[in-house]
Amino acid sequence: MRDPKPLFILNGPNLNRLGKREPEIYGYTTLGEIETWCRQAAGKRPVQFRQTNSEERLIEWVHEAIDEDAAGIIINPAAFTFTSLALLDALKMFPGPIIEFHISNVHRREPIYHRSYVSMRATAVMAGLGAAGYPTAVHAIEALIEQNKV
Ligand code: DHK
Repeated sequence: MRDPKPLFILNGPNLNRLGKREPEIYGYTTLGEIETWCRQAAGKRPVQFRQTNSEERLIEWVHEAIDEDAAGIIINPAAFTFTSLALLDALKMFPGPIIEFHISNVHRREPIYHRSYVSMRATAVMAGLGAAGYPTAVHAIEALIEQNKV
């Protein structure tokens, strides 16, 4: 049986500070714990789990997901969600399902967090489930992959 295509789970700026960053909004779970949950939820599917504070690097990882023929992308673009047309343009080139993920419910926060560029390409958006929502996103994207949803 051919190896399953990889799942890319990409995280944007300041998410490396999870656990001590504004715990009243983001909770106390660290990104390392989230990575463990995602790998468990993905089972046999290979996972590329990454975080960067650099817009350029995040865009290059989307290009890599395209070149690696990834099965899907789960992306928490953090602040780049609301600022990066370049990231949107990169995601538009990815042929598979994309889940835009936010730990907090951005729609319940200040207006600067209401207009997402990424949502213009995302297959689905998840927000407000907390860190525990990440493994839920892994299960959700497996269903989208199964249904060839883009
Ligand atoms: C994380 C951030 O860093 C913010 O810029 C976003 C997102 C929300 C989150 O909830 O995961 O607005």
